[in-house]
Parts: sequence; C-alpha cells; structure tokens
Amino acid sequence: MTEKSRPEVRQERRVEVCFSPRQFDLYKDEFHTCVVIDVLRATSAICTGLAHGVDRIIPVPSVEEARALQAEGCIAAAERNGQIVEGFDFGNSPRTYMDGSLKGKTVALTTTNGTKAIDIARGMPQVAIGSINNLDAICTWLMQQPGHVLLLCSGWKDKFNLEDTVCAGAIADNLIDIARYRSVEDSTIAAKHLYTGMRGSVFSFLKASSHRRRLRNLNLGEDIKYCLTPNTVNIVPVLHDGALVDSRRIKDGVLMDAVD
Ligand code: 3SL
Repeated sequence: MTEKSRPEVRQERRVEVCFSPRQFDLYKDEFHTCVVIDVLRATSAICTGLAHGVDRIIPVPSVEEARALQAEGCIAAAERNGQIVEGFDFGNSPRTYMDGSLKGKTVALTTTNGTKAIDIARGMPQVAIGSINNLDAICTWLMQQPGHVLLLCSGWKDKFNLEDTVCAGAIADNLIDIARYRSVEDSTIAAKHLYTGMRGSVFSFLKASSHRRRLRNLNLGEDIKYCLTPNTVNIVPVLHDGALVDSRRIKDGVLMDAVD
C-alpha cells in the first residue's frame, strides 16, 4: 500500500468523568483537555461573565489571593459557602455578571469549589469551562479539539454532587453519540446513565439535590433556575496565561483583543 492509498487512521478520542477534585490525580495523565464543571454556580457565572463582555476572569483558589489582587486594583469577587465574603462587592451569582457593568474589565474570582478545581487542573495542556449554560458550545468546541477529554466535576468540598455529574454525563453522551468518542471508566457510564435516565427537566430532577437545598436556603432560587437552564450562552472559556478568556479570542496561541 502506498502512502497515498493508505486510509487515514484517526486516533480514537476518549472522554471520561472524574467525580471529584480528590480523584483528579487518578485520571489526569492520559488527557489533553480538562473541562472543569461547577454548575452551581462558579462555572455558570464564568461562562455568563465572559459572554456578557467581561475581558478576563482570573480564578484563584484562596480568599487571600483574591484580596491581594484587589489590593493591586483588580476588581475581585469572592464566595464561600454560598455567600459573598466580607470585603468583596460580589461573589459568583451569574446575575451579577449580566448587567454590563463589568464589560471590558478583568475580574479576580475565588469560590468554594469551582476555582479550586480550576487550580487543580491548571497543569493540563488545555483547560476549558463547562456548564449547563454553555452545553452545546462546549460540546461543539471539544469535538474540534485533538486528544482525550477529562470532565472534572468540582463537587462540594471534594464530595460527589448531582448537578456537576449530570452536566458531565450530558457532555460525555454528546461526544460519544455524535463524535464517536469512547470511554472505559465506570464513572463515565454512571454519569451518562444519570443524564439519559433523567425524567423531565434538569431543574426538576435536581429538586432534592444537596446544593440546590443549600442555595434555596440562602434565597438564591433565581440563580438555581438560571444555572440549570441549557444554552443561555454560546461561548467556551479557556485558561490562557492564568486567566479565563473567550476561546474565540485565541489565534495560534495568541490572545486577540476582540472576537472577530
Ligand atoms: O463552590 C463553588 O465554586 C460555588 O459556586 C458554590 S456556591 O454556589 O456559591 O454555593
């Protein structure tokens, strides 16, 4: 067989789900892209902020780092246990990022679980952000990327949670169904089953989930409704030089000013 007549062999891509940041080390080595998911509410807020014109979001794992950036003049947001941390003007309610007041600005953000998971994933060749709000966009974007995909659920304080797992299951299901990714891990099968077995909307399925309850007790019902609504935005945030930016702004590894 000559070089020309040999059929093109495309490397089969894999997608797997990691239920918790605690388990990340067990998975990380085989994957090219890590998608961090924190449906309630960090990654939903990040997707929403960048879609509404925020220039960059710098995720930091600790409140101290957010304070240090604030002291340098950066706009900073901090959430712990669902509430805005004292000394910060806002936290991670997606609604804060929608009114245009942060357009063109850089925001430093720290949250209980989401920014911690992003920090853990930082060493991966490519880090992207997924949520129910950008479900179609993240699936389409992933299909255009080379290599294997790890879906990292942020969970709650290292524990499994339902909303991140359902979102990971939806992404895995799409990649396997439409783009013939394969998976070998039981975590991925379980996440897919959770998603495909869901009756009705994700909103009603997650009614009893622990974090929905936690946020409802803080009167954050509107945030829950928004974060569980599919495809409110059409962008994919990616980590570039320590900051999350709209993936469309990166051309040949260089960050452009605006999306063409
Ligand atoms: O853990 C996080 O990153 C947060 O999004 C949690 S909360 O929704 O603000 O409680």
